[in-house]
Amino acid sequence: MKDVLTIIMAGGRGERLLPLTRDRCKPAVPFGGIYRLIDIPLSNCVNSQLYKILVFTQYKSQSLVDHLEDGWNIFSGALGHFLRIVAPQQRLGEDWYRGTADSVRQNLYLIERERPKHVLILSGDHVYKMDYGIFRRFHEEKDADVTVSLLEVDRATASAFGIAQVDADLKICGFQEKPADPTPMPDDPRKSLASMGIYLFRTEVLLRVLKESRYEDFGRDIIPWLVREGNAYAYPYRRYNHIKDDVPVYVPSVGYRFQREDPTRDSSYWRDVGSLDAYWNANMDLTGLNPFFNLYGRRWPIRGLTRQVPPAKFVFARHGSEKQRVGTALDSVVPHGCIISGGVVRNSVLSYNVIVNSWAEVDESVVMDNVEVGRRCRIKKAIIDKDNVIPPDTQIGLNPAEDRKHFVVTPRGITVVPRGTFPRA
Ligand code: ADQ
Repeated sequence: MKDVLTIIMAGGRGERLLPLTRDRCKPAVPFGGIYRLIDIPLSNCVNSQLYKILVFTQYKSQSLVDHLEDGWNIFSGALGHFLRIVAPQQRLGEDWYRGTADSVRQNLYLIERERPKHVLILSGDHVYKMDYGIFRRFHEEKDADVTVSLLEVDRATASAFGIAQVDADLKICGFQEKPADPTPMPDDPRKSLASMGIYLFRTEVLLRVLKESRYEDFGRDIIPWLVREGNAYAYPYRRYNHIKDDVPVYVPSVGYRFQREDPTRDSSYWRDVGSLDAYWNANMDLTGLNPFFNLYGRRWPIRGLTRQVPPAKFVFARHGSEKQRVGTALDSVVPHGCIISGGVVRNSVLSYNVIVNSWAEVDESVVMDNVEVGRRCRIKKAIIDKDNVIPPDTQIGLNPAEDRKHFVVTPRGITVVPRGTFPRA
């Protein structure tokens, strides 16, 4: 994979993730307890032996830069490996990036300098495990100008994606970016074939189209153009992406057993966490006995920034003659530094250094770093951003009408508490 240069697009504003993107770009949004969203594509790169990576930043990039510098300083310059954080530089005039393709055009010299055979373009905000090596083999077998990774989505949600039509040889014969009336798949009218925003380009084709056109966006301009004028192929993600992982899977009457990935789960799992509901859902997919997205695989590890904090602890809290409370967390992700002291956590994803106090109950929630949940609090179906000390007896997520007065409540009824809403007294 030495001759593949990877570009991770990490510049999007992520407006639909507000208030989580108030102070940070979407790829820097914390995810899964100890990760940021960008850790997922980066882990896939390292696991696929891709070690030449450019990360294009634009909007509110500082926490992303900090995270990459602290957590991903693992590439060996001596071996020719790199992870370069590329800031917008106005190299072609006064404009900042005008779109995804324009961001690559403005940095074309970085590709020319590297002279890779292929350029892999990824988004910094998708949750999935993908072996880009299999993707590359398919691209070369088809001798494609560009290969787009695709998967079936419900037609009802398909307007959010680029939608493709393919022939029997998997050549893309039609492509519409976010169409109002998405074309159904011929063999299943309830589904459409959606672009995952993951592209592998033959380098000279990418250079030519960016130099000769003024196209600004991959999905809107470049892919439709290559479908018309070139040779664009569809990679059927669910059919080919078999990850050789080793995941603990719970088998009734046996217990956990390590096995190669369950092909109905991780290998075909892909989520674009573009909205708050999708973000909450993707976090919930990490919890439970056999999660839909399994972080415990040993051969396809997801790397994040590991911090020097003590292990999580679960403690009895004694209250004089009152009944003892046992701190518990069930079907949840509980990282280092957490103290579950006489409270109960269920189906939730906590981050580093969360404290849950006595009689508090946290259900189906995402709770980020440095949050303290006061005694007797009830938190349900909520996203609590960092640095909040929630006073005793607070209820969040139990009364959407009341919550709406103070917070964003999503269409699905998830209450989102911004960073620092409840400052330390
Ligand atoms: P969207 O996700 O809507 O659709 P877009 O907003 O262009 O596409 O974002 C793609 C990625 O590029 C994101 O990671 C974003 O952060 C980043 N990005 C956006 N603008 C950028 C800029 N100016 N500079 C650097 N990075 C930037 C795309 C495709 C669809 C496809 C979906 C799948 O266009 O065809 O179906 O992805 O999620």
